[in-house]
Amino acid sequence: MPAPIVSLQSLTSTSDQLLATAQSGGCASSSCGASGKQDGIDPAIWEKIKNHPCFSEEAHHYFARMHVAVAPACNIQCNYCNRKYDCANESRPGVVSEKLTPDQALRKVITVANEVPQLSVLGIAGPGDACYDWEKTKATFERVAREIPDIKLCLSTNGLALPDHVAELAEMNVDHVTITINMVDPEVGAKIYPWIFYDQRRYAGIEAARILHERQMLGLEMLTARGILTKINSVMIPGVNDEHLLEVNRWVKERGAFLHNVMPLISDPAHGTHYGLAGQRGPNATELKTLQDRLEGGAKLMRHCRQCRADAVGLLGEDGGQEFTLDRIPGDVTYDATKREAYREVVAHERRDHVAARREAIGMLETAGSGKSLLVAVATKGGGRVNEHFGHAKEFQVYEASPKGISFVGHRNVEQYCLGGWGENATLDGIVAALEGIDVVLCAKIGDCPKEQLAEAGIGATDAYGHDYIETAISALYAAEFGVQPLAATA
Ligand code: CLF
Ligand code: SF4
Repeated sequence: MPAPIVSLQSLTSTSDQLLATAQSGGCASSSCGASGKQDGIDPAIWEKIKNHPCFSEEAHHYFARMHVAVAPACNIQCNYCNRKYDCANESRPGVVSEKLTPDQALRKVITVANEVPQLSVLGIAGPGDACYDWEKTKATFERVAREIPDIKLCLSTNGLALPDHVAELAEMNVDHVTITINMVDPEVGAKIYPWIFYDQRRYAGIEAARILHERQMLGLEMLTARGILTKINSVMIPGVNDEHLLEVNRWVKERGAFLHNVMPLISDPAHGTHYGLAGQRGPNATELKTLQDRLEGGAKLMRHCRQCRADAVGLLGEDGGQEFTLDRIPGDVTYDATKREAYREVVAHERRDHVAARREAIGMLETAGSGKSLLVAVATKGGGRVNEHFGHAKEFQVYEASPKGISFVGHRNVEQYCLGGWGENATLDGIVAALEGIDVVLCAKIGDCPKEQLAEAGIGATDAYGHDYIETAISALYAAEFGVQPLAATA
């Protein structure tokens, strides 16, 4: 029996609706009752990552993070950063709308938790360094954990001050830490970091990079020893550290890193960074994917990063921070767990069904034996389904289907084509260009005009699988493209 379509809107509307859906049993599929856990992942680790949108690609379809900008001070200088803008480690350059005190941050987190049921993670990710500006980081985490005990605490750091705080992080039950590691060779590091401030002194050049490298490795080893999951972010800088990131991947894997996230340098003279002003370019999508493909087999890769702002709120790819600025949140707030709890019940049902559908879809590809691969761009607004109209998409999630399975390989940002019922030709040109190399676009609805223009560029597009699970849709598409017998749709 097919599962009902549980749209993200229905999951995020009123708490009454959420509760009604949850209490009615959510999905009606016979596959409910399956464990919902991911194949091949240690159950203790799955428990830690299953609601973390960055540490689990699967979770990012369902769960949201929010960042609070409470720690603006930094102890190093990166050539890709101008601190008048966001921390480029974790953020797309663009000013943080406001910096917060720990009390203001608590008020904001409670307000978001009351209104955004997908919220599962609170991150501190710039501008500045969460471990260097430690007192504010610690005070924020302590206050939020007291009020919302089930929220996951997550921080991002350049690693220089990290070893000084690992014991406290463990005491505060922080399970997820990101370290930005761009090099393991100080000669390379000297081209990325002009100076650091350490132990009351300023260091420059190779000496600075050597100290930073040693502290990063020490911090990583200490976190691994305590069972704290680590993600390594590396900024890919063509001609500076692109080849070198293969070595970085080896080093961090040996030291127990859980994930390696290679992100493209974002460089623009308007950001006022050293690299931006010097004309250092970032990699294009093909260069990034080629490097990521070469890194497969080493430390496990994260490919669904959206390089979010330091004040981002929402599912990855959403920057809802502007809806929760201080002037828009109440002065006095009390946490109400109702919406988040109801949402989790609904998602638990939906997710078990999705896991079974994915397993079935991948099984079909494995037996197809065609040896061919297909690059598919999917318009989705969450829930793991093909459920966004082509004209409303602001990004497409890209999947590669082959007899090895179906993997998420990245995303392509686009400008929204359809505004107020009309599509702009110039915008469509940009979307077609952004989708270069894609074989087929899957979406919930598409008009003839964009479909024809995509076809002229050699890109197929269909809404025939609208509202199916992404993997179910892709496996059926693969079967149709390569003449294999599809399995029955499961969604
Ligand atoms: Fe924030 Fe970073 Fe935690 Fe995620 S972001 S502190 S681990 S909760 Fe995520 Fe954003 Fe990429 Fe960072 S998508 S930039 S990896
Ligand atoms: Fe900027 Fe972050 Fe680097 Fe500090 S660690 S200089 S805030 S990118």
